[in-house]
Amino acid sequence: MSAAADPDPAGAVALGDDPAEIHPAPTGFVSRFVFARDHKVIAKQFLFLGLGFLAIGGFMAMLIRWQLANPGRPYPLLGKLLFPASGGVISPAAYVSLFTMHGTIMIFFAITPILIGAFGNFCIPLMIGARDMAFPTLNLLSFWTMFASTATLTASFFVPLGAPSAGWTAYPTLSSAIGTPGPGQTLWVVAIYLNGASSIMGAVNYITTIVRLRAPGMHYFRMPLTVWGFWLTAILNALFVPVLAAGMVLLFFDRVLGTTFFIAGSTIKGGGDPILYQHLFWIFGHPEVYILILPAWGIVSDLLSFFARKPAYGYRVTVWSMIAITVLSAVVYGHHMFVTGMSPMLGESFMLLTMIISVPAVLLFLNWLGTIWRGAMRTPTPMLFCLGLVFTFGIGGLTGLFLADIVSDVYLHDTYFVVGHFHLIMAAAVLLATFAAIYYWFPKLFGRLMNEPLGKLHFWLTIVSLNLVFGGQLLIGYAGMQRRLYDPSVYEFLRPLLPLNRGITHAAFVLGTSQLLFIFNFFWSLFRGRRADANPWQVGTLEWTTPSPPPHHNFDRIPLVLNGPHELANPAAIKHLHRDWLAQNEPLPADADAGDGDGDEKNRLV
Ligand code: HEM
Ligand SMILES: [Cu+2]
Repeated sequence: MSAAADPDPAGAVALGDDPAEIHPAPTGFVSRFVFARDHKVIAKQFLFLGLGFLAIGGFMAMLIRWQLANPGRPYPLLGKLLFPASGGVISPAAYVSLFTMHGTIMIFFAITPILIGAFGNFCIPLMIGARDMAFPTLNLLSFWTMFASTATLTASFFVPLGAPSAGWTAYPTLSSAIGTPGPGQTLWVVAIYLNGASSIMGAVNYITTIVRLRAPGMHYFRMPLTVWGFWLTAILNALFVPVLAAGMVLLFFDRVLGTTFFIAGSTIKGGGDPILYQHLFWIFGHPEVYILILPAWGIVSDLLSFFARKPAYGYRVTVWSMIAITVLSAVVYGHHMFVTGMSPMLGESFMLLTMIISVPAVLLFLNWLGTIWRGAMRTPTPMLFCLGLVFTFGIGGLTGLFLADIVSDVYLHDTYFVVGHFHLIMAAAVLLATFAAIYYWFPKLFGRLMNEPLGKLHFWLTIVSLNLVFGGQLLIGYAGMQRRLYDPSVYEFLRPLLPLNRGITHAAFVLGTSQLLFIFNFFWSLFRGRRADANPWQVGTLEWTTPSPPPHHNFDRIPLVLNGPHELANPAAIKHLHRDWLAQNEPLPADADAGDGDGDEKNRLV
């Protein structure tokens, strides 16, 4: 049987070869750029929205750090403008709102739209050989629901009684009508609900697209790991975001209608249970952290292979590890609640399950090392960011084990150690993957390459400063400094930490300032960057077989997939095609196909 007759018969029902089968190319400005249904345009909408909020969330982090290094001193330059009532000083109330909004924005309004909204949308159809998402109109709705959510959140800054201030986790009773009176916190609840609705719409679309629209021959184990990451993330989103949404509905009722789902009763009056909210939040919240890291893992697993110029080590083990983590992530959430007085039996079960998650996590990690081991490594900016991720994720993952152990967590819980842990993973590893994705797919998104020297400078400044910031947080947490603390200097035992806090703040300002390089590079390259050809990185996944940027219908003909995603260093390709890579839909010259003729041997490494 020839290789060309090898499309997976049990595979997907791809859209046909007729480009007119998808929605017609839009003509007007509004249908093209505003209410667009093209996944590539929607990806860009998510990207710009998310980057805008990343900048706002990042600026808030600078304000928080200023207060911790210089408690009670007015913020320079902008202080008087932002906090006129207190003469430029960040008041305790403003501080609480700042860290609440910083966390909320970074998780729900920056990383989610950029990584999942933008790159999920952009990569999935292009990488599986489809013309668009399964439900383009739902995709449009998903973006505009996210937009409505950001508008609601923004409005919550400007209402009487102030911005939301119950932390990104919004635990009652802090988030009850008594804890945070006023419409600000209520708008927060509505914004998170809308944000969740947007995520669920996206998830339904991603899952259906991957199940139904893979090009012929693209069986599951030929999908790029990036697509695996987005797929598993979408499944977690579809399963667990509704739990958060339920929590938000009940919290809304408590705040607006006077119900008491989350407010404890007294002996004379029945009531609810604040701990119920923590269950609802973390049943969602723990999968959420994997929702954010899985796409990052997928992207890095692919890119490490592409830039090490050899196939990903243990492709199947990586996939099964990601699946195992997806399943396990549903049953470990109790590790966020060890100190709520849960039964020791239950606590120990959660501890054990959490520890078990590290097994697939370590397998994944070892596979990365296997991939780069003795590769013909190229280190352009996206690869540097991936290598940075391997490093920070290593440290961040290890710190998780100390938190997973009840005995050490009782001490570390609610300290800066937890803040350091999740920043090393979420703010460092996930963000590094986000940058890798931007530098890597920028040519496909916009048809131009980003500037390399500026990108490298951005990388080095970022990686050094962020490890200082988040490593420093681990240290002050270990020394006992509580998280969400307005002024550490009021505690005698924390006063010696002031120099360390100042050091962290300096590093944070370097980190913040170096992002200006990225912003400049991004916009400069958008207009002035070197023009990219179809495949500037010389890799074989399907998006690189289309022009940069791809046309409205993505592929002139739906590709027939013959190979896995990492056909690098293929000796037959080197011999016959004089290059070290093979596209996923590319047959080798006939005489290269030795073996038993099922079309697979040609790609086996000899
Ligand atoms: C081997 C892997 C990991 C283990 C064992 C682990 C363990 C833990 C534990 C036990 C806590 C609770 C600590 C406490 O509140 O006292 C925690 C908090 C947290 N972890 Fe992890 N974690 C791991 C990976 C991750 C990943 C991959 C992410 C994100 C992408 C993440 C994000 C978070 C966040 C956001 C929190 C704190 C949330 C909050 O209280 O505000 N963790 N982790
Ligand atoms: Cu967790």
